[in-house]
Amino acid sequence: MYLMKQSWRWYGPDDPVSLDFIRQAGVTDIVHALHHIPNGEVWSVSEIKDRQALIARAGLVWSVVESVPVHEHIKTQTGDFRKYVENYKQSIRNLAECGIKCVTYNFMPVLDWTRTNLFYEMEDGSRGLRFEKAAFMAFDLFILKRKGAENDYTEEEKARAKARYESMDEAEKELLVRNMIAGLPGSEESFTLEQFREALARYEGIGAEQLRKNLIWFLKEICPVADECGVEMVIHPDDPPYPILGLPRILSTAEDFRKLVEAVPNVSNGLCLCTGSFGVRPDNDLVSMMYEFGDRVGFVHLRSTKRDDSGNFYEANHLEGDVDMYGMMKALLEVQQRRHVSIPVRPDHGHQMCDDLNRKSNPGYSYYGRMRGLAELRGLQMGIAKSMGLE
Ligand code: DNO
Repeated sequence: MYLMKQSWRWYGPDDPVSLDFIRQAGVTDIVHALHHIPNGEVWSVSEIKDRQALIARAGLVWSVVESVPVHEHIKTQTGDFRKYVENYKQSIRNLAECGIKCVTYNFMPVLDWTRTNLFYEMEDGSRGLRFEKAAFMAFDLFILKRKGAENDYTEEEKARAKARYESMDEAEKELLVRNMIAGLPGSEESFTLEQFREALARYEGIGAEQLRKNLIWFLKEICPVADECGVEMVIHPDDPPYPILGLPRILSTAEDFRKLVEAVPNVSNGLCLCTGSFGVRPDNDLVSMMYEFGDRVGFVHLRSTKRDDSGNFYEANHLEGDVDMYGMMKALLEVQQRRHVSIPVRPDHGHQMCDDLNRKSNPGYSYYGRMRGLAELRGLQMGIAKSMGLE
């Protein structure tokens, strides 16, 4: 039977979670990136091999890259974008030469994932990540003071944002700014407010259709190379999956991915099915997406969120929240049996719990919290696999 390839994201030698600990969580595969290489530059074979050897010494295999970042010049098709695309192709060839054949990327303008609160206290005392709409709007309208922001919200929302802003002391405002623009793990970029305004300005005049064209152009350049070296390029969805800060979004729904496949049918054009990101939208049917895109799903992030009617959401325990994790796991098992492959899956994010609360960890990437998530997912998998009669 084909079970998920149990994987874990490791940020490198500075990650407070060591490879030895990761091994004890029961995983076999590592999800990793060369974070020290600036966006746009080539990942050389020797750099890749050194890191691969370090991971192998711990008894683990580096099998997925998350991410080879796409330079902002490529997303906006400005400046040195042609050079950066050539560099990207070379990084793909070099990774393939080292036997690493799954590459995650995203096409979100300026920011990777966005949260307002990184220490949101749960009922049981553990802490998780949260997106609070009122705090987000307060940032946009009264801290960033983005041009045109007032046109993006209703009167009622603006009043909520104002009240929220007035409730914050200086320390809370500073923390909010940090959470929003100082770069969550994996995002590779961080900004001051002034730099952030400049980064947003580069998207003036780039709407969703233009951004989609730029992504399709990028894929038409990259996929033939990836096809040739047997690499899967898996796109990560927008997080959160709707436009924010006046920026266009183009990978938030099943229809968005369909359009991509239609334009670029190459086999290497794949999906990183992140249930936490897609799951924030009630109109995303995650289980059908797994069945529909199963042949192109090269990597899976399993995580759940809980949303409310005011536009807030927080990251729930893996088997709780709005995601139908049973349905997802069953669909994943079926897709894997059909394709005769084990798909890399990582427990995405986790609460800070137990000893995590006494340690520093990358937000979302605590040890115990993710271990709890993985343990629950593994149990769920075994129960479903047995009841399906898989052997
Ligand atoms: C957050 C992650 C993202 C993801 C990138 C992929 O925890 O899921 O940072 O790695 O968007 O390119």
